[in-house]
Amino acid sequence: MRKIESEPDETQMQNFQIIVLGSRMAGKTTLISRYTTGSFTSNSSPTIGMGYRTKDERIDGSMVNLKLLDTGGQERFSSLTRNYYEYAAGAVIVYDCTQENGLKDAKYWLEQAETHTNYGTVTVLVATKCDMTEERKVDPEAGRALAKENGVEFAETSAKTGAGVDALFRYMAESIVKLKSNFHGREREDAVILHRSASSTTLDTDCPCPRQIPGQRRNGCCC
Ligand SMILES: Nc1nc2c(ncn2[C@@H]2O[C@H](COP(=O)(O)OP(=O)(O)O)[C@@H](O)[C@H]2O)c(=O)[nH]1
Ligand SMILES: [Mg+2]
Repeated sequence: MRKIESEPDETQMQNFQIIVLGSRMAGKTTLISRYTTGSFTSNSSPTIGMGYRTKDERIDGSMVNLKLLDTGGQERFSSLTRNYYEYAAGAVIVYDCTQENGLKDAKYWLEQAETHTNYGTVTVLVATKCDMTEERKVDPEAGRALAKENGVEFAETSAKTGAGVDALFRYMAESIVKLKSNFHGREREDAVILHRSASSTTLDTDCPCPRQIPGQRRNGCCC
């Protein structure tokens, strides 16, 4: 069990790493790019090794820098990736909802995160490509059930329309900040329990794309 010694300095930027995990072509690079640049890139080339992008968020008056680690999706677990997992304050597990094996893949990456991240890492299961309604193979309910089974939050996103993307990373930032502030003077396990019971932020909203109503916005979605 670890203790964190000092109180955070409100005037300083807090830096947090979030590892984005999932199979190749699940949409990791595109999701990160959508969040950090605000636009959709349809032909991102495969990620070799580990890349990253950063973005600042203001949470309750203090600045937070999120470093989003983009993994290739095919790397074997190594001493190099161990470091990335260990230092991650958050983990985003991405699966492609247009693939039959999307949930099977998600289970694998949830296991990886569960095994290799620290206790107290804020983890969210994320369905990508929810704009592709005709091609969808995994219902939101199935994703939500898997998330619940694993005790993590769930979100549906589309990097193409932007649905759910900003909300996802803001949720991560807010949850990490709350969790870290609970750590002070407490054992890590207590902080997590306290965070869970005190958390007012909710993330899970169905992607409204399939029920698109022209001219109407729901849940902060771009549709
Ligand atoms: N329609 C649609 N296509 C997407 C979305 N996200 C990713 N893609 C496409 O899926 C492919 C794989 O995405 P990429 O981010 O490279 O996957 P990665 O291997 O997990 O990094 C690319 O052709 C993307 O343009 C999305 O939300 N909607
Ligand atoms: Mg990639």
